[in-house]
Amino acid sequence: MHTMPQQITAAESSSSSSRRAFLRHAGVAGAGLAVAPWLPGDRSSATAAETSSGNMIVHTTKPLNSEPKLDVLTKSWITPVESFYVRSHAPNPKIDPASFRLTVEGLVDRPLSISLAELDGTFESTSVVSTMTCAGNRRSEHSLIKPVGGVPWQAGAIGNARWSGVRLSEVLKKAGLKENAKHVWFEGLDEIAKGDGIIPFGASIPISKAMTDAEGMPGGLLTTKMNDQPLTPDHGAPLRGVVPGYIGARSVKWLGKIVVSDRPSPNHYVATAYKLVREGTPIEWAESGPLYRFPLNSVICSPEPNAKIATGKVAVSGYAYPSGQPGTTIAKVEVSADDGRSWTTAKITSPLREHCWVLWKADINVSSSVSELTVRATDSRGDTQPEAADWNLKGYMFNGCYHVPVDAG
Ligand SMILES: Nc1nc2c(c(=O)[nH]1)N[C@H]1C(S)=C(S)[C@@H](COP(=O)(O)O)O[C@H]1N2
Ligand SMILES: [Mo]
Repeated sequence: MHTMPQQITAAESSSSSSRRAFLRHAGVAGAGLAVAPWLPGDRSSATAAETSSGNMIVHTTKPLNSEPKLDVLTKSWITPVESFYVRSHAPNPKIDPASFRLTVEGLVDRPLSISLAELDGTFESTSVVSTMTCAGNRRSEHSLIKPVGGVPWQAGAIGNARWSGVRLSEVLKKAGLKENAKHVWFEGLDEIAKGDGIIPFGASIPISKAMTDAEGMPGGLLTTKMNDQPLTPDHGAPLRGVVPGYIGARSVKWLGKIVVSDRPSPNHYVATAYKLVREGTPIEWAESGPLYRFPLNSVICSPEPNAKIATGKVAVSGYAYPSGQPGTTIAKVEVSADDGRSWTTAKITSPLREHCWVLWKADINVSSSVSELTVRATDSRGDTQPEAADWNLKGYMFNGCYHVPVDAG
């Protein structure tokens, strides 16, 4: 890090307009972090544990929590497994695929215990392309408003993959749903130390989502493959739930048990975590509902923060994704070089699908007075990203307009 002093100087000498942008980021609690955590000068305090390894930023190794660098992330519409973020709450469990059984129980007529071979032999296999993103994606920007705990994700806690397996709805039909079935719980085989005990990672989704069997986009999938390769241990081998359009936390890795119930799962990751709360009082936790769908969002991946760019036409690129509402796609991605006074519509360079990100690029006119680029996306429902997202205690769902400081001249 011998270049650090220079980089700090560069950040501190940025123009008043760029400073204004940071203050806007900092919002009401301007006394929090002085500059964006992705500014090199602030690395040490914002992300102490972060190390870089090749294409990945590694936040923790045991368990593994890592995200790709932004320039790597958007190289292709389908994210290669090597550059797909990993978010694990405990070390990978050791599972013997030969003796592995998925159990399906609760409000069903016929509880099931299925081996991997039976799963493969009994149900039709299907593939979907869908985007997985952590509810904490962009948490480091969220912390500029007021610092929050948790993995300090930049904007790389996202990836788009082709998932193959069997439809959740088919498995549930085989088990036979009882009339009062309203939610489907998923339980992982991992062991997470929580308080005095050990708990598995759990999720649940409403029965209507679980039973969606739309051609090409089922509500849920029990997957054994990612990008046509067997799942890796980091991504949940041998079996993982995938719930397109929902936050990553609903796609349970190392899936061992499905429970059909009349209520959402009591597991910590549904009953307490993954909720939008501000104060964190017991009543607020109890009264807030679990998060399901991910929000409309967009990010500039190139140029990178504080890049030195020549004035004139500048190529800007990144990703955008629609909210997880059924049938919603990205309608428009726009970039501004003048604090949102004027916008240039970007070109979408990838397929456009429900529950999937798009990649985009734009050529922007940049003069020497430009200190920041901004992106915002609009979806097919007509919704546009907010300029700033509301602060919440856990730093989830940050989808304010993305600003990247640049050094033009
Ligand atoms: N069993 C289990 N499933 C899990 C998790 C976990 O820690 N354990 N993390 C969840 C979270 S918070 C996210 S964002 C995604 C991350 O999936 P990935 O590591 O394959 O990218 O997995 C989800 N499924
Ligand atoms: Mo997550």
